[in-house]
Amino acid sequence: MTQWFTESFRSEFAKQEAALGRVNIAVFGKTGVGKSTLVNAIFGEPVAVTGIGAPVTSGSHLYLDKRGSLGVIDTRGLELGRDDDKIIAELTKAVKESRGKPIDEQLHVAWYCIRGMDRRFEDFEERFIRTLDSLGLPVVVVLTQVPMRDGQYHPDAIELARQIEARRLPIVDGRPYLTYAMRDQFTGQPPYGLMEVLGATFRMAPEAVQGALAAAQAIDVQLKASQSNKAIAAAVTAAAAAAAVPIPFSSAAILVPIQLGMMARIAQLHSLGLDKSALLAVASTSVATSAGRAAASSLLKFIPGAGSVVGGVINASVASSFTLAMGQAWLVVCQRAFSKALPTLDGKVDTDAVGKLFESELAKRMPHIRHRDQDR
Ligand SMILES: Nc1nc2c(ncn2[C@@H]2O[C@H](COP(=O)(O)OP(=O)(O)O)[C@@H](O)[C@H]2O)c(=O)[nH]1
Ligand SMILES: [Mg+2]
Repeated sequence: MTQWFTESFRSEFAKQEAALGRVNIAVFGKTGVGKSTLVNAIFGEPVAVTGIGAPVTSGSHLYLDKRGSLGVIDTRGLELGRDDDKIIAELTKAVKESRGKPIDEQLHVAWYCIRGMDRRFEDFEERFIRTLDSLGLPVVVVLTQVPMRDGQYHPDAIELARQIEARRLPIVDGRPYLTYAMRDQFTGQPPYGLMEVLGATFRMAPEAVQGALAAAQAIDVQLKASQSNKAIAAAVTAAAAAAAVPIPFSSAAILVPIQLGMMARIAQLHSLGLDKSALLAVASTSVATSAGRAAASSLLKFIPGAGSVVGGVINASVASSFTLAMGQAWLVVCQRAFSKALPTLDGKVDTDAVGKLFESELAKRMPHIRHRDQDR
């Protein structure tokens, strides 16, 4: 039973992964301004050291680093302000070649980073930014490492921001975003401004890759939740349609891919890999403990007591309300997993406790369903 479940889950997980796609962000700025620090602060430390990435096209100085649903493109071996023509030529070539490719092979947003204390904004930078815009890339200008005290930005950075604004550049919101990406151990300066950069990037990203961005970023749980709710709403609609003609409780298999797909998407939005997600899904739906009790046809069956509630048939209303409750309960499990707040036992995830958590969240939303303990 568990094997049937994990295999179905694996297959839906792969489909959702393909559908989630990848958001590609090109990051520009002089060496040492804090590009890598900014990327790591917003997207979390690389889960595994992925090495150095690969040139976008052979011989190119544009490198693509893939991390799950995120692609980061940066220039290596060329310096902004010195090799601009070369960077622009390579970038133009890459953008042109990517047109006509699937959306997750395209460039979506550019970040142009300037150290906030650099004091001057030069003409070559304006040219570079205007070129990015003419290539169709939304440009988010980020001032990095801007000290802040008592709610005040450093005056030098404010002055730089004014200079940039005065040039009326084709940049997102017409102004730079002031940031500090990583706490300074000496001054204690805490990070700020990251949510704003993420928000601007999200707004400018094509809708088809917004889910990928929500999944890749590590700082905004609310964004993960809102994208999860979108997935839940879609599954609810699909489930209602599937049960438009009421289906017997014993053959509700048609709902399984819809619900597993929904669960997989929510897990991916919370950076949970296949193995972890499958483990939690098994624990949550109590597939493991229900083995032998029911045929492998409906997730609803695995929820103790559900059969007596729905009275033998699943209609559109039952299918959608159950899918909704399931999605919301699963979201709670994924949120706890993301924030490393799942119950553990001897250092491992306590699957029994996860099952109870899921069922109690489900019961809040479907009060008629009896709790696992009462069922025994
Ligand atoms: N404390 C602190 N250090 C930073 C910040 N941004 C960059 N740095 C430091 O500046 C140096 C260069 O940053 P890095 O991200 O490697 O620059 P890149 O060459 O643009 O990728 C590193 O030593 C970073 O630790 C920041 O926001 N806070
Ligand atoms: Mg770097």
